[in-house]
Amino acid sequence: MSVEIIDGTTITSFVEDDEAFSASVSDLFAQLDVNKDGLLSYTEMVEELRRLRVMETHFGVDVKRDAEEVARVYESLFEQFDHDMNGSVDEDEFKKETKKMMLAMANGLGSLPVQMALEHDSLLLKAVKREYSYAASHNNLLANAA
Ligand SMILES: [Ca+2]
Ligand SMILES: [Ca+2]
Repeated sequence: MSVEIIDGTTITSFVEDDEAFSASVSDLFAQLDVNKDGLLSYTEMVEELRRLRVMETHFGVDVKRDAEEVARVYESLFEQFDHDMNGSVDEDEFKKETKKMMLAMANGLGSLPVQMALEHDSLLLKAVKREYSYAASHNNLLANAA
């Protein structure tokens, strides 16, 4: 876990950087695909769905739910990913839905920076790190120009 300041722009600029975003999504996909069949089953995705829900709770929409309700929330999240409803999520579906969710999240955040505890291999942390390294190289350019 690391606590970072994040705003909507951090996320959108990461998602719109197709190269960086695709690479990060592929990494995450490979990590989740435990049996390496190139598809994510519900079981393989449960951990990630849990994280997505944690993201959701950051927006204050969390209500106390019992285990059965939580399972239903996970299932409906999984169905959102599984566009062709064949019971598994391929990399393309995963990327499309992740992108959509991250952009929705960016919209929710807007330009108001918030503090968030991010897990160290999460896409959001990658978005933050990307922004840092971009800022660092930009500052170097400014320093070199001066
Ligand atoms: Ca799999
Ligand atoms: Ca599918």
